[in-house]
Amino acid sequence: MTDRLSAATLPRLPQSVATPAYDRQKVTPGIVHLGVGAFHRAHQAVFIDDCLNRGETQWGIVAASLRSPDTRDAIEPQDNLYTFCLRDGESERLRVIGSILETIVAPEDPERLVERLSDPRVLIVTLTVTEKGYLTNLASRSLLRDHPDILHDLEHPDRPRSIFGFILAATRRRRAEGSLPLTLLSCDNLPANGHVLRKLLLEFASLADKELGTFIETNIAFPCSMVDRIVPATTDKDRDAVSAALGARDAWPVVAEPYFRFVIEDNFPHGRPALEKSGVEFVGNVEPYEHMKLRMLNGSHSAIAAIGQIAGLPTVADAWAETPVRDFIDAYWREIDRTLDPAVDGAEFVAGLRERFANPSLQHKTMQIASDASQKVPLRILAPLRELLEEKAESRAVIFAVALWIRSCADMDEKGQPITILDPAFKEWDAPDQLTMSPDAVVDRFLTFGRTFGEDLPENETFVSTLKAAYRNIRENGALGAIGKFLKS
Ligand code: CS2
Repeated sequence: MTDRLSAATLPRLPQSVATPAYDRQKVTPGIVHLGVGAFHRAHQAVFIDDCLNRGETQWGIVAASLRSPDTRDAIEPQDNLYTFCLRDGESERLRVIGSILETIVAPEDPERLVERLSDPRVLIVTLTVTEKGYLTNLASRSLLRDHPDILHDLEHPDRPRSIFGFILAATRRRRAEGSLPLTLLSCDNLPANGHVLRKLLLEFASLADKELGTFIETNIAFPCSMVDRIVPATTDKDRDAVSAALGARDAWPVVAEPYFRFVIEDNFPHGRPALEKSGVEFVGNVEPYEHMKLRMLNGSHSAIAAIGQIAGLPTVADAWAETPVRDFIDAYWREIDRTLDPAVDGAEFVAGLRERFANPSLQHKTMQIASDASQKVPLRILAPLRELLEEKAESRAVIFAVALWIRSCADMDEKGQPITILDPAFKEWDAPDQLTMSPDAVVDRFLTFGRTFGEDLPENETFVSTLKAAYRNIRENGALGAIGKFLKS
């Protein structure tokens, strides 16, 4: 197969593949997206493609990566086109997405990104930079002021590296040029993501440019949002299968489940695309939805990921096929349910999750979810746990999940195979050797990892003693054996 997916090959694709129904030459940029990974390309870029299909041609996307050139290298030679593949059981639907007009790799040319962010036609910046992109201590929710990128951006405001440096540089320029202020829409899995982004940006501005900070405080909107769709990392097998179906090579298609939910706080003072026409929900307060999703889905995802790492179960569907895992996650959900707002239907959500986790065609790797866990666990597991502990409510299953995470940070799984989780923040820390140290000593050492546990949890006796018992159980009986014992106790 020699042809590459591109504007030229679009007309030759099979009829069954949906393609942009609009003239891409007439689309103008209205959004800059920071963090152009698979997540963005299976969410916002798809809904914006819908808007463009409906004729709202002013909302094209300029997509930037703040680190790696991989996505740009794959899709730029394809005129920034790529295939979105919806996969459920045996069925598969393919659609070529045309909403990304340009891809930028920020470290190669920071000025180009500042320029795009300063384009007066651009009104919205969306972000999926993952937890670690916010350069924050997640326990205290404050900026990592000594992070090399923050220090660099304070020193070199015209050649930024961090999201904060870029936003500040663009806001300064837009203000000087009399352009409308940007609206900043975080789509990351952080509780109250808009508020967090605002707080951190203002903290950065207080160090970099106080006056601009005051301007941002009064002029920039930071709507919160909740995004939900499972998007496994694309594999070579996916690339080959999609390319074969297209009859043209796509270097980086994205694969996702059919389910999605995108709830956004309706706070766009300078306009927004009519995403509601694609099923996106605009509400006054996102928190009830975000708590439900982050605590029920992401929290249990991290527990399943840890089990997968310890017991050698490569995908979520593999882990979900194990009865003890399903029973344990049920117990986990029962405890977490108490922390949800009564306005949302936790039971209905959980019924959907059971089916989504069982979807075998997704091949969602437990290792993918386990990556960066030290940054995820505080938000999705420890935050609701604090509420349960405060109320003295049942929290054994949630604490057990924390013990599973600790065990999954060991170098070896229970079959003697190496565990290689990507978690740079954790790797910088001097983690204890779980194979030689006593179980209680391992837990004591982990509790000194303040960026995850904060200062309060290590002081909570119920938490510490329950955690130690759970971790001992896992060390003695292996993940599934320990779960069995836990469920009987
Ligand atoms: C997952 C999420 O990798 C992870 O941490 O829990 O990416 C999850 O698949 C999405 O949030 C689902 O909406």
